[in-house]
Amino acid sequence: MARGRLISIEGGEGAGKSSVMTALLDALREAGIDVVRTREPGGTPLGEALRHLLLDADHPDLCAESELLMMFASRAQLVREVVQPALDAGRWVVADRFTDASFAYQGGGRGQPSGRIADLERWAAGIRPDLTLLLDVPVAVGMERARGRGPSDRIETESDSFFERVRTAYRERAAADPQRFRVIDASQPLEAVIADVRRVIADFVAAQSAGKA
Ligand code: Z5A
Repeated sequence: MARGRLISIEGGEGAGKSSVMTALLDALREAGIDVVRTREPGGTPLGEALRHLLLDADHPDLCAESELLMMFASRAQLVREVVQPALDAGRWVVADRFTDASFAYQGGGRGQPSGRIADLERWAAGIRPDLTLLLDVPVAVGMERARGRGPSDRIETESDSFFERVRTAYRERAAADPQRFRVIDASQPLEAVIADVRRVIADFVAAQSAGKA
């Protein structure tokens, strides 16, 4: 059986990942693809418990090293319990965040060394997405959108400069790996963002089918 494909979706605060997710899943299902959706941190019972600890605003004392290791603990569990079995069964996985988020938030945002994150990527995750959609939006625009969403979690209360570093790290990763990344201008109206997402997915599905022929 052909291995499935791993597609991740990434972006900073207010980029609109949740808002475009349904359209992304619909585009794949309309193409006849069997899809599994995951989210990080989380996606397994252990991962969801870690998510609660990671995002709980009552833990402002969580150090950057613990934060990085907990993100990867959640990811390691998710890969082994959900992602790898699905890919092995020929299913496609749409991941609401994957390792690039750790390079952006813990690397860019918190200043953790990228070499250390790359070691964790190899050891604890062991796989990389086949396609990554980066929803890119200026920090001020994203923060304005996110403000309307209710109480902030521990990471959402970070400063604008933290989120500027996160955005820069994401954009640098995308520039360094244009084969895998598609950067989508998420400052457009939602319908235009969704149209771009659908176009990217259609091109990717067509390329995979052509590769099989
Ligand atoms: N994190 C990390 O640090 N390291 C890691 O390795 C991983 C994660 C995996 C939780 O992630 C936190 O974990 C996150 C990164 C960190 N911290 N922060 N900050 P999450 O992905 O679960 O949570 P999230 O970042 O809040 O994602 P989200 O729920 O998908 O939110 P969003 O991207 O901001 O999207 P949204 O909820 O769809 O949109 C926000 C609002 O904007 C909403 O009112 C929409 O209606 C509106 N919106 C969306 N798109 C548009 C457009 N195009 N125009 C106008 N308005 C729009």
